[in-house]
Amino acid sequence: MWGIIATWRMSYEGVIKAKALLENGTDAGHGIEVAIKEVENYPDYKSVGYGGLPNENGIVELDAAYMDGDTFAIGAVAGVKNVKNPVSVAKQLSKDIFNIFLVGVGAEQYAQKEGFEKQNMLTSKVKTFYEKRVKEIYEKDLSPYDGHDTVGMVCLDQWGKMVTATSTSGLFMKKTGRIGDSALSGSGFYVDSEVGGATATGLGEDLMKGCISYEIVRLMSEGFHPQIACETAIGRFTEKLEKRTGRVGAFSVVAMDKTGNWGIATNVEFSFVVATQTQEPVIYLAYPEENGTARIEEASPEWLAAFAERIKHVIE
Ligand code: SD4
Repeated sequence: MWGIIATWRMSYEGVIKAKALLENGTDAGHGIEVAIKEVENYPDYKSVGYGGLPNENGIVELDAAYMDGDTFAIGAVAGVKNVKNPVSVAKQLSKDIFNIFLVGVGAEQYAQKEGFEKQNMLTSKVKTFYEKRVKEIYEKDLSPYDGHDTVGMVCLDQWGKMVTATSTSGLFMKKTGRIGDSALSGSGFYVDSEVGGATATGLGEDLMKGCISYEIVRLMSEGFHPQIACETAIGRFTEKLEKRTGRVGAFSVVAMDKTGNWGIATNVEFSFVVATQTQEPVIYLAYPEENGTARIEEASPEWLAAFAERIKHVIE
């Protein structure tokens, strides 16, 4: 059995590429890297890689991670600038024993020394968006931290190996040096090939308080189906946060177990993509219900058309 689950509609084209590889026996590590790079390279996705939204100083700083569920090897970069494919740097770092998580200048030096492609990640479209937003925030006193989507995937190959990876430009208008959950093991991602894997998207500041991805994998290891594991982890943590702080950020999680069963949980409208050996790639939409479950349906042609329109939108 092979399978892949990925956050947000933007993952679809990458999942299609991964499917072609996985059904031919490619290993999950290569499959997931190809899929995430597809998202990183696409200029109209405003929250990942090239074309990602910048921090409050107009600089694009990226976080990415990779984890191998056979060996628990992890590689991560955070706050990295001018690197075309942060996920590939993270994957290569996972092969090392020491220095597996590099930030800022150190990550950039490593990427350069190892021959990873350099690129100015700020597109003119996003620069215009940033300038417009700065003005609006100033004039209307708005919260700047809206509109952020991390790509996170969990992948199982025919050989039973599982991996997970993430890539993000983090929160729009974040402070210089701010790092979210996506580069942090246990919070933004976690995988164990003998159990399954999980990855998260949403407000990193809250996700990291719950080590949410680890908790989902832990629940799966106790025998819970990925859907129940996701709902339980999110439900319990949301309740605690609400009780103790009175506020809970937006977040969504996806998970897959070692047999290719999958699940999700979310407290906002959330799109995600799944493909397995027995299921053609599908874009789903999930809507949170009062009781902590999610109503899941296939994205309609109208929704998909509106999405295409939205991401192509030219900013004046
Ligand atoms: C972060 N979790 O940096 C990321 C952002 C994100 O959907 O996923 N947004 O906090």
